[in-house]
Amino acid sequence: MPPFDGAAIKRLARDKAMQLGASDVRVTPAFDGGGVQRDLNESFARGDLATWPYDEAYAAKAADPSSILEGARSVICIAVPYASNAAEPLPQQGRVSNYVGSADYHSRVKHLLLEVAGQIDAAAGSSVTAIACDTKPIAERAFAARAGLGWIGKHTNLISPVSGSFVFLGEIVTNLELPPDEPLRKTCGKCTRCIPACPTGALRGDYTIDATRCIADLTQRTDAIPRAMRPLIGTWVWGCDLCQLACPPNLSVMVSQPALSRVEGNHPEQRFTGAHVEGRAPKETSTPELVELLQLRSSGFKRKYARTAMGWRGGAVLRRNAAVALGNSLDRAAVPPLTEALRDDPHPLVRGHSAWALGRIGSPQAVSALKRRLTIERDRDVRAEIDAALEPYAAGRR
Ligand code: B12
Ligand code: SF4
Ligand code: SF4
Repeated sequence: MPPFDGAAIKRLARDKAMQLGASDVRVTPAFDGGGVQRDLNESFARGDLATWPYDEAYAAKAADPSSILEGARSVICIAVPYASNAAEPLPQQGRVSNYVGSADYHSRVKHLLLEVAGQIDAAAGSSVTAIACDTKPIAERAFAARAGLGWIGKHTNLISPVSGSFVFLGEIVTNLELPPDEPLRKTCGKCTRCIPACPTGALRGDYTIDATRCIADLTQRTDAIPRAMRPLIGTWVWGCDLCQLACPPNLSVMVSQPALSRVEGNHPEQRFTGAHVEGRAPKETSTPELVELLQLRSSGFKRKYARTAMGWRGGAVLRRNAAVALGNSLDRAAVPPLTEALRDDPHPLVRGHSAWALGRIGSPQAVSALKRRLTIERDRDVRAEIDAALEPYAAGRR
């Protein structure tokens, strides 16, 4: 094994990651030195993450990088910027979070991480790394903040002074001891702009979030969206950027293209997932036509969305979200496609939310479509949605 020089390894990791499109790279020790487990448990106890399968066992793992790599000593935290200039949608189009504008970020950030980890392993002369991005149990923001990659804002995202909050986070956990960096002293100060920018009241202003109210969560859950939340979603069909768009540090950084498109590598794992490495996703996935999305069936879904960051929950979730967005558009032109979805969509979730959308639009045609369907619909949940949608139009009301 070559002589170990932590500073040189850190420099190598930084240089390679920056070359591949990262905007910053910092290191922190691989242990919970700042109450990470406690913060996670408090958040779970409040029910903030009630739609996620998170519990005390998860918190213990997420605060301890040795759950990812035995003998872990350092975490190399990497920020990778993505586009922050998504196109403004037309009235008949849905809104989609900026990060969907590039092909599925999991595989793209993973490629960057694998490439850098491969270089570290080669320099160390053995396998001394494991990578994580989004899907592994590690409190990514907390470690990134402690490494000084940025500070956690009141919208709960990590804000990099270099590239703002429109960054993905990735980590290389290693059992090498690397020179650590210091956390930043920056905070949001008196700014509170993101709080009123959130249409669902998810942000409390104390750096915590009720994630069950966040549109990013509502549009990716696989069961029914609570009725009271549906009107607040507007025309977002995947994720939401409103709190980050209101955030002043984001206004001072201009990130126009996801630098990740430069990632190309030949690590064995990269060859395995190589099929996913491509440039930006087609433009129409960033501004999807709502009616087209509502009518999406499996071959069309696979072709257009399966590989994007909004594809992983499957087609029915996207059709459900399109139904809610069409209801919130209050556009009577949406009544025929919603009526068709209420009649023909194979998935009760989509039929149920289409019923809600027809009730929200509330035109005479919408109401009679609901009444017609009630005579033949057999699914109990869909019938309940139709009943609720018709409720305001019952005799004597409205
Ligand atoms: C679950 C999850 C969600 C949930 C919950 C979000 C949340 N804020 O917790 C939902 C679906 C809502 C979500 C939404 C989004 N997400 Co998300 N999500 C995750 C995931 C998988 C786990 C997060 C988690 O454990 N949350 C529980 C909270 C309690 O933990 P935490 O976020 O780590 O919070 C720590 C700090 O806040 C700190 N803390 C707690 N209290 C306090 C108080 C003070 C004063 C301070 C300073 C700190 C502090 O302690 C916590 C524990 O260490 C991570 C990936 C990962 N493995 O970490 C991605 C991740 C956080 N998501 C990410 C992204 C990009 C998003 C979206 C922007 C996507 C979008 N546009 O739709 C939105 C942002 C919405 C928002 N305002 O947060 C990025 C964040 C990048 C960044 N710059 O911070 C991550 C890191 C994925 C990645 N690898 O890039 N997400
Ligand atoms: S992503 Fe949207 S819904 Fe979620 S906290 Fe931010 S503004 Fe609110
Ligand atoms: S909008 Fe203001 S308060 Fe909210 S995260 Fe950004 S800087 Fe902090």
